[in-house]
Amino acid sequence: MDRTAQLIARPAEDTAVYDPAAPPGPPHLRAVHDGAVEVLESNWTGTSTVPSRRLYPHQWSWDSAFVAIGLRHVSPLRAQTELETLLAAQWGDGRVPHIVFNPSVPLDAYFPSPDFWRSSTAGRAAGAPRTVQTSGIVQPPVHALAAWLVHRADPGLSRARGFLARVYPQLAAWHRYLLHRRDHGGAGLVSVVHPWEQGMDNAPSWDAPLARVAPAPARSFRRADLDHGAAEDRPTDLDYGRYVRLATDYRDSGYADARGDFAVEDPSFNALLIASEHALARIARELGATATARHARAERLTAALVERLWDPAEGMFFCRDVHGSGGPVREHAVSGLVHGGGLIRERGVSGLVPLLLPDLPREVAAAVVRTLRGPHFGCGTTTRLVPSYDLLGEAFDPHRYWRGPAWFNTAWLLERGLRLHGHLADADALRRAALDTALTSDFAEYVDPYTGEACGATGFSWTAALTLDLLHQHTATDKGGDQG
Ligand code: 9WN
Repeated sequence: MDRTAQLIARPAEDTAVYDPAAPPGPPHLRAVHDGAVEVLESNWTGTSTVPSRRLYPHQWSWDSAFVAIGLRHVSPLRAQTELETLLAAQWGDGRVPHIVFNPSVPLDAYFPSPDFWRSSTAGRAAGAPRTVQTSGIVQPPVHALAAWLVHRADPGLSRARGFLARVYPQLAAWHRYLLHRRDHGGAGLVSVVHPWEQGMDNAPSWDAPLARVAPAPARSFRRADLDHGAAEDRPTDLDYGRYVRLATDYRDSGYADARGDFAVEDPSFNALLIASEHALARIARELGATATARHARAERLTAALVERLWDPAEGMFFCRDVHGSGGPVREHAVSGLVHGGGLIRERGVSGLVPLLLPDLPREVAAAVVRTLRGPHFGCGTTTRLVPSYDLLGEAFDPHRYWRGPAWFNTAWLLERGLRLHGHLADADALRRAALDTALTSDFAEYVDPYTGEACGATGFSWTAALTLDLLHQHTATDKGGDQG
């Protein structure tokens, strides 16, 4: 089998024709299934899904990709619509905004609201849409992967609606934006310019680069998240001051992509882009176009990821602070000069997510799995679900958002990576833990990694959606009815 054919053949569920009528496994899993479907029903607005009715009452970018991946099992049409609604708000320069605002939701229901981002005026030069209000930053590009998986769930419907043919150019423009406008490090990888872009908002990896940002005064904005979530589970006011400052400066520059105060190359963001490049290649092939260049680009990006962000001594990937000191300025074979900047040696779950890449060198994948099972993440040993941050790290807090709690999207990504690299028993165990915890936590936004206690919102959409996706993998363990 040649390389392209190999990539196309894996993982198994990408090519398997999905049978939506198939039962999700033993009877007690039926409750998980029904609960998840109910969450997605109640968070559906008619054209997309809110992450959480009260805490996040608009459409979020990477949430919608995860939601579509789960929704495809119950309604391939809704799954397609979810992605189409998001992509309809794409900017002229190719960016897919991190929030698409629902005009019928009151302005004070979520901060920062549309009148903060002012997309249709401040974003005019960057091609922001005129009729829909959005934020101006982005989130991880999980969309092409989602589009491919959604297509596979019902290829007949997808072809009849011209789904892939319509979304392919939008997804290609999205990747072009990231690769051409966001390579602030000069080595081919994408930089995020705000912690919200990477999606793990208050991860300790951002602490050092954020320390250079002067916070906006607390009185200049009002947080809405504390109306719905416990303060001790959320980012601090100081974090928010810095988020607001970065977003304000970006907006006031007209959302121009010059290098600003904050630019970080993140392993998870880039790994998701690479996974989506592979998916775009599959989509291109399905549409009768050539896929070789896209697979080759994905392989080059994987090599850059390893070269820039892999730390063999620690057995994991780290974020690189493009502006920070600590790294030498040196020549790069492909792009010429690489700006200085240093690895941020905070062990976050983001540094394990590249496990989902098919071309990861064998020894790198093996080391990531060892780290995942080791004392810092305790997967299969001390923790119930993979923590978002180092159990032994100074900043670890089992309840505070991305500084320790376990999240279901990262569990899903790691489960996929474990399975892809042949660690089936670990993948099965993680899958079982995620399914159990999703139900017992009432589909929580995140949980205490040791106890599975619910934190943040319950009835959270991606938890429900990814639960559905895990349920619909028919593993040998399921068939034996051995779900503890
Ligand atoms: C800011 C919607 C989003 C997720 C992020 C999560 C959280 C927003 C917030 O909620 O971020 O984008 O207001 O805290 O960190 O990953 O996409 O669920």
